Amino acid sequence: LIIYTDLDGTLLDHHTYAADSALPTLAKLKQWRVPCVWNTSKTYAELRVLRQRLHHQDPFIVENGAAVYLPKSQFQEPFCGARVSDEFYAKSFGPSRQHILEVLQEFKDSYEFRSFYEMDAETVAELTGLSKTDAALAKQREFTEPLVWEDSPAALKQFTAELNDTGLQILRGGRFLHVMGQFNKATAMQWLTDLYAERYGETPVCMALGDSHNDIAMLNAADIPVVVRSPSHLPPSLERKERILTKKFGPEGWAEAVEQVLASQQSLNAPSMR
Ligand code: 2M8
Ligand code: MG
Ligand code: MG
Repeated sequence: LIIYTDLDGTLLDHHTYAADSALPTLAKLKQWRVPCVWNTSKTYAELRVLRQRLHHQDPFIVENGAAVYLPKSQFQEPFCGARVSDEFYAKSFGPSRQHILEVLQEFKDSYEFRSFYEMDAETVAELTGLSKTDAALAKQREFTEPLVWEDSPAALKQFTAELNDTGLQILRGGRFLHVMGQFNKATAMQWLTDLYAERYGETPVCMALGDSHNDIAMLNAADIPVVVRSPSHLPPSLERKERILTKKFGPEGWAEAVEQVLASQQSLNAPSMR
């Protein structure tokens, strides 16, 4: 079993960004050696800090599937096309943020929108409820650009089509529209699952949890999709009917679903869950 999870509104509370009610279940996953891979819109800079706060040690996926980061301590093999830093291998699936900013610049005269690049950390903090320090980390992006749309819905439709012609796409997150390359959370999840399959000698069961539109591809591609209920918006609808919809919101709903699945899997292949 491998768990792929969104953070904002899923493992983390939509408003407070705390994971408190999920902490006992996170500890259980560690003990049972079930990888819990974060699959989020957040940046590498944000995740470095959050990993320390939550003692996270597994691989993680940044910026809506833009790149998979693998701790060098756990993955010794060299990976084709992977970038290497002190701590991680990073495999990316899309163009750089610089490229995206250049493309967006061309649309500035025709449409009204404000992107993260143009906002200071204070503004991002106000819009998100993040602290100013955390908002500054959210601004340190490598592959995607979140924006606030300030034009009409009809203009958004046209902008989306014109952007698609440049090879980019728009994905809706919990609060922002994300401009990015042709990848999503499922692309990165599948790449990493193949890597685990090689390592285990069998394809693992994938459970995925998310609360928003940008999680749909990941949920559709998972063996066990879980929609975590949100206090701020309706649950996204999946192509598939057989999904778990939590009763509770955010981290409480997250723990509810993971405990339920662990209880059913335990009888199959405890104790290592592999
Ligand atoms: C942005 O992502 C969320 C996730 O759904 C959104 O679109 O609302 C990103 O900028 C991320 O880096 C940031 O941490 C988050 C804060 O709410 O907002
Ligand atoms: Mg979310
Ligand atoms: Mg997210």
